[in-house]
Amino acid sequence: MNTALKTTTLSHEQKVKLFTNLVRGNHYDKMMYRRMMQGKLIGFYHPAEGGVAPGVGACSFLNQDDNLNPHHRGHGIIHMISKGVDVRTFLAEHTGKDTGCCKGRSAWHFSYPEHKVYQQSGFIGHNFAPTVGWGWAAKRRGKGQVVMNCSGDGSYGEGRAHESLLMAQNWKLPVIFFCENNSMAIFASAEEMHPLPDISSLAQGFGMPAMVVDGQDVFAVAEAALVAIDRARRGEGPTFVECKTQRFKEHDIGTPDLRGWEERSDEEHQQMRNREPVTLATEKVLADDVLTQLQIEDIHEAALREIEEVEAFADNSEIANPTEEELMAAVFAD
Ligand SMILES: Cc1ncc(C[n+]2csc(CCOP(=O)(O)OP(=O)(O)O)c2C)c(N)n1
Ligand SMILES: [Mg+2]
Repeated sequence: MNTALKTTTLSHEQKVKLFTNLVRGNHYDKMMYRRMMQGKLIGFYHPAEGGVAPGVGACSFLNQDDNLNPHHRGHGIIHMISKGVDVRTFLAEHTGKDTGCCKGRSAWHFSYPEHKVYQQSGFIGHNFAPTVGWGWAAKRRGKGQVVMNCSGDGSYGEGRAHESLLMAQNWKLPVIFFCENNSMAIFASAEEMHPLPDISSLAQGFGMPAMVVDGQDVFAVAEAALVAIDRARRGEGPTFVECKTQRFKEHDIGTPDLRGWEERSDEEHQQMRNREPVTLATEKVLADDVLTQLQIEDIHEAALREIEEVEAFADNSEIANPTEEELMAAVFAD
């Protein structure tokens, strides 16, 4: 933790919003997993279970006109619902339906220009160069917009990550480098890929303030994110926030859950599950009298009802069946 950074205290309202988004995000991720297993999603799915708190903390207090690069884990659904995107068109997109945000042609390579979410790419590290451009544009506009750039530990091995840290700090751009460090990049461990235990130590080389937070604690994540967002809005430049988190499941559904050549052990899974983020948040809101047991149950029920509606929208929409002309209109060829 960089001690020079100010801290923030969450209000009651902010804590309730975070808890609600965490519960929603967790149920949404499970819905996506279930639908993939039921053959109801096109493409593939990268489950977020165990790693749902960072996206909620990063995105629950963004404005609609802030840029967001959602992480590929959970296909960004947790980030998107927290930012306030209507995810009916997100699920319709993943279901290959005409009502999808890109007319059912992109699966998880979606765009939401009205929320400044552009082109979720399959290339790890794709987000870093556009982040500098969005940050530059936001600074020139001078309206206090920020860029929330979420990605994993694996993406920080990319040269573009280092270049964009340099440029963002040099030009004091309103960017948050938000690293969701689950210590895995498919089969490779962060230990194997990075010389120092904290990925955020990279920021030091550029003179950028950095924070390391418990990524299983949604409230700790949000406190750090809010400090970074406030700095960016005030024109004080970029901040690096590293969340130490987990992924309970395999990298993507169907891929073996290995570290190197070895399966991750039962003990490791048990240890991870001891720090399950919804359980931790539930204990905290009860202990701090933020919510009652009854209110917590209502939040779960409301999330499940919301998901039923989102699924019904996707399932009842027409399958995408574009004409050749429509397909060609969406292709860029140089
Ligand atoms: C440029 C590039 N290299 C490799 C891959 C294959 N790949 C897909 S996801 C991934 C790991 C990403 O790890 P991380 O950024 O830590 O995110 P996590 O999946 O752990 O959430 C890799 C190597 C890719 N998609 N793009
Ligand atoms: Mg990772």
